Amino acid sequence: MRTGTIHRVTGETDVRVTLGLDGSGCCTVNTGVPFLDHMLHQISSHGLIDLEIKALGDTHIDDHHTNEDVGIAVGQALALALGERRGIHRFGHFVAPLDEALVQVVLDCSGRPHLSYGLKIPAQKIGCYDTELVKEFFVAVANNSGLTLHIRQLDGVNSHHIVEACFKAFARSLRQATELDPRRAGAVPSSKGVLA
Ligand SMILES: [Mn+2]
Repeated sequence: MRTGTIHRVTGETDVRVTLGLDGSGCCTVNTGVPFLDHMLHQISSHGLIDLEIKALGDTHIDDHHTNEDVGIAVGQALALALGERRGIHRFGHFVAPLDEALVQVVLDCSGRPHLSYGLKIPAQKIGCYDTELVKEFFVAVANNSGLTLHIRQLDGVNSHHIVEACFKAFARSLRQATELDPRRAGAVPSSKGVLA
């Protein structure tokens, strides 16, 4: 079982994450940010990634620090679980619909952080969640896991649908990219021999 555990404490947040790549979608998350919890459930459920997350943050100010620090810890836990990235498919691609919304995610477990972010979310808030925090979450995940991540919105009107389709597409892409390729036989999937 490829797992990563992170406990990250700052003056703003205290975040614990355990992530299991070879899981079955077991998910226990409580970040104090309900919409973020809903999205983390998408990653777990559709990525078949076990997630245990507990965050205590300064949400009395707003959700910014907690959202970002959960993203950082999830990215670090993912990097730990991937290790040297041996034997994985490395690339993942999925287009997820949610009613009228359609979002494409393409990713590469390259070791080189990059985010191209193309969501245009019409509402400023979903419940009490600031929709500009979606980008901040994926910046944190990409930077701390070494993912090359491209997110494109192909269609969508409803903000909740657009964001949820994005997390579902991310989950399925991540599952595809991180699953073991039997033909790779434990080798690092790079012509350079190293993904870091
Ligand atoms: Mn929903």
